[in-house]
Amino acid sequence: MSDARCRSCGAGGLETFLDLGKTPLADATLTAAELTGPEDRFPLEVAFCPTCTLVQILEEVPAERLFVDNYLYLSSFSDAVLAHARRHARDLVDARSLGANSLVVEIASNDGYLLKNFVELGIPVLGIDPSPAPADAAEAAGIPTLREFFGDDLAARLTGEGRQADVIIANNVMAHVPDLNGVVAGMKRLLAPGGVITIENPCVVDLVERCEFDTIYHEHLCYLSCTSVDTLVRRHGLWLNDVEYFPDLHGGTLRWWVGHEPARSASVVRRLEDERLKGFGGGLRYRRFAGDVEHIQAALLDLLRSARREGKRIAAYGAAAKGATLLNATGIGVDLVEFVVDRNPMKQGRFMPGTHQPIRPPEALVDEQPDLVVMLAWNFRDEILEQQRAYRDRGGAFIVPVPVPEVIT
Ligand code: DWN
Ligand code: ZN
Repeated sequence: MSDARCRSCGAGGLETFLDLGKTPLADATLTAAELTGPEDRFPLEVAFCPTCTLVQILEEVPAERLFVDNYLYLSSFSDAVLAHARRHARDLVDARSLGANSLVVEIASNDGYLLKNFVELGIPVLGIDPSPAPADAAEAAGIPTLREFFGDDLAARLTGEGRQADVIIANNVMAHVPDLNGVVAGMKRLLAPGGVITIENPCVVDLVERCEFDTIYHEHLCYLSCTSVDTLVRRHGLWLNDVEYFPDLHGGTLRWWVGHEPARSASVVRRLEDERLKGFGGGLRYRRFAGDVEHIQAALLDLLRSARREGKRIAAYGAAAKGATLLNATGIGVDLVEFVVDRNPMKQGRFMPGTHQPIRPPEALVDEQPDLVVMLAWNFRDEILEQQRAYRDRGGAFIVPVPVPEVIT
């Protein structure tokens, strides 16, 4: 039992069910010069709130440290993410009859990968993102971006300037915010009457059922379910009215539709009941998950070690945050995985946090032709397998680490 308080409801009695050890910050790739310097590690323990069911980590690393100092993640490196964003924008424009007098606000707008679709249609937008590299990219793409963290204070400032949003979009951000209630209170204040909020995030049910333990890292303070989102938004006079499921996005993503007035769809009722029946309202299901994690880590290490004993060379694909958790929490060093490749040029030439594999361009897979490549960015499995056809045609094979380690030739 932890003495921490729940990030959503403030209750005590959080039940810790998984301890991934002390790990470095998942996106804190290193320069060569930094390899010999000190590297902070932080406890990565996961707990369940029996009062409101929110799953959350106990350690809180300052958001500035995580998202301002050296955050190089750009959403536009995935064709799948770009296509998903484009569909979402088109759906919203059609369903909400958005036009030149509308305002679409995106919280954590990154490099403008989503808002650009509204700009192309002449619909006013406002991006909000404190991370310099993505915000620079957004501004270069013509997306007005406030370089701040969103909260009720910023919402009050915007409404004080007479601005209210017809649509508020929050993709992959609700899991990241220390002040969950401040963000939702700000959404309530900023949302125009009749407006809609869409909150998109990987779903904790898939995280557990597909054993996606590597998606646990310090950027993700909490791990959302329909049940925990429903409780959170209702606390602020908002209503969870609809939910969409995208099984192949980021390992299983839900998009929650929230508004000022109640209009609950059958899909929400069904999913709430499903979570209850599967035991996600209690801590036991999560304790079982912890055992599954240990089995996967052992199986992956066995696979890698036996390959190395046979003299095989192993690399990895995707300098992803989840990759840093997988490598560090499982103890996969350069003795097992020599290097990591990644398409993001800002990550190339740097080194993985904690385990220090060099990060190289994807072309290195054909140049070096390692026998095996651990797919750290498994959430882009199909895209990467297709993209790396040349490496595979020459006999190379991928290892997809979760839900159970699988070799794909
Ligand atoms: O919540 C978050 C998720 C949505 O994205 C953020 N906190 C951080 C980030 O997590 P991640 O780094 O695990 O996400 P990705 O998108 O799985 O990372 C993929 C990595 O792989 C990126 O560095 C880009 C790279 N990549 C690549 O090299 N070739 C990606 C694709 C699609 C490719 O073809
Ligand atoms: Zn709670």
